[in-house]
Amino acid sequence: MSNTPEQQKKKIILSGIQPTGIFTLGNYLGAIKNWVTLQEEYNCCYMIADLHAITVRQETAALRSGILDAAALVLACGVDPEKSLVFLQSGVHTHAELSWILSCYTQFGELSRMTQFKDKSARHADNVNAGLFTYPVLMAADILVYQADLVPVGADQKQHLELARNIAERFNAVHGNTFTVPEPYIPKAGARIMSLADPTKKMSKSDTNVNGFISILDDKDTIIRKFRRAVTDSDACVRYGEGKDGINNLLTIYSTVTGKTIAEAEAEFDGKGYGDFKTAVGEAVADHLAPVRDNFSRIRADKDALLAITSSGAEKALSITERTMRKVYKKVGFIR
Ligand code: ATP
Ligand code: LTN
Repeated sequence: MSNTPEQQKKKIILSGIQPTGIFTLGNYLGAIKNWVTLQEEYNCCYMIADLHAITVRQETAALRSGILDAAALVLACGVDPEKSLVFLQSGVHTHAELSWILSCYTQFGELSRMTQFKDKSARHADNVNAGLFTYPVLMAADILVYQADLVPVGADQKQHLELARNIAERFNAVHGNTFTVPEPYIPKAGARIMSLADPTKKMSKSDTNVNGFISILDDKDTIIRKFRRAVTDSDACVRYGEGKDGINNLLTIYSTVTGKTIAEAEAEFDGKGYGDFKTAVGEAVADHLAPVRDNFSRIRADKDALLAITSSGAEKALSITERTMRKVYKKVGFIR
């Protein structure tokens, strides 16, 4: 990202993804696909949220390689380091620094209402740590430290975004205009891809049931097999509707990867059985993801090149965020 006057005028985008496993089709359709599209029009900052990942216990060696996998996957999906900044969150110390300050502008009650906290503390009852609780404050800091205008995320992050806006508005009300109040950017279709094994739950990369998610590196046979096993209903009619969570999910996926509308997809499979439909969805997804798999093996194999991209990204990111930190320190009353 250079600093021509034209680029200075462009709006700023910040988003992140946790290095907690190979990205799923949900991560791709809900978030990363938009990261790629938006980089043409905005100044984009994309980070691997490694600080967030340790709110759940991670094995050290697995996290280290997971971080490199995540950075390589972001690039393999089409994020171009010539256009966007790509970096590791822990490599830009201002995120954690601002997070502390913002935590003093966030209420206990607000954090207690976060549904992700409630879900994750139920799932990891033996490790309900303070980081899991203050997770959304760090996320607010990630966003506000860049003065981001837009944040492309899936629907599950909407509540965290709302909180980031509230924190920004509160700080601005106390200290005068300091932070840009960010807007969420949530896709109309694909914002909440559901698990193939239980279509009432969102597809998640840390699901212990591998049949519930499509990994974006799964090969064609695996993808088709997982779709063929997808839980549906006994109605045997490829139509979007109430009580048909499984089919609704497959129709959404099919329409997002092929660019067809739901109505066009319904017409295409009119009179056909679920078996034919599931195979067609599997094939469409596998074809869509094939280039990502090829790119990933190439990019992940060159660790030095990958780290050169993330360190150069972090260096530029740090200089952007230090501007905000100077302003914040002054407003709060700290002496530098
Ligand atoms: P974990 O299982 O470790 O909590 P995750 O799969 O939920 O991870 P995140 O790293 O928390 O993934 O999310 C990265 C991005 O992907 C976020 O913008 C999030 O909203 C989006 N996302 C996650 N799951 C889905 C989904 N099922 N459908 C659409 N978007 C999703
Ligand atoms: N909490 C996000 C990941 C994340 C993020 C961010 C997304 C961390 N910091 C800042 C957008 C902006 C998630 O997807 N679970």
